[in-house]
Amino acid sequence: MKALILVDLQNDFLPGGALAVPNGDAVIPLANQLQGAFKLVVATQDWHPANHSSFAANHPGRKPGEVVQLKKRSQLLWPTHCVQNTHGAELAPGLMRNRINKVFKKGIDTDIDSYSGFFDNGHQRATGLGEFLREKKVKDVYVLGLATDYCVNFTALDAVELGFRTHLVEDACRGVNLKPDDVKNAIEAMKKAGVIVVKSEQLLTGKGNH
Ligand code: VGL
Ligand code: ZN
Repeated sequence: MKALILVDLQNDFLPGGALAVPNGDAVIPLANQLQGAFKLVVATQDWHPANHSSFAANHPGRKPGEVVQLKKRSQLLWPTHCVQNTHGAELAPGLMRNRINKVFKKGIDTDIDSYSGFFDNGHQRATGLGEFLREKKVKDVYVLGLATDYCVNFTALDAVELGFRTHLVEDACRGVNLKPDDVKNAIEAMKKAGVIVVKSEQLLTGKGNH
């Protein structure tokens, strides 16, 4: 069994959103098309409380892009985004919803961020995605979405660690590139960890290794 994982296709990560990923909207049509090639489709949703510790606004005097020390971890600060029950946190309006089997919310604990769709950044709490995929006897996962250098990257790395044969649908992802090579480096790190990089075309034409 294979599953498609749609990472954080939410208004705030699209052009005009609070944490807009450049050309993030370009992946929505691909996400829709690719859903047709999968029996099982899941989505992740960044879902922060307003007082979340990853928001620069919650650290007086700090700006997005700065790093603060939280208890044991360092936290990169972001603009306020994907606040629970706001328009920005909603899945993209152009995203087909009828074939999404389940949506997994992440980043709900105030004190810790969660780039991965499986665990928070301290690997303390699971979202349920790993168990869900295991119950469905999934062996292969295909990851796409936003942002390549954060949530897609961490989701794919955790998927490998959990033992799934993990594929990155490279052209169906877009990244932030706070530093110019962040996306490139993230893809290298994923490859090194065992992630198989594929193009959406391979999946849509039935060719390739899915
Ligand atoms: C993300 C930064 C903060 C992402 C989420 O979806 O990649 N990035 N929260
Ligand atoms: Zn977030």
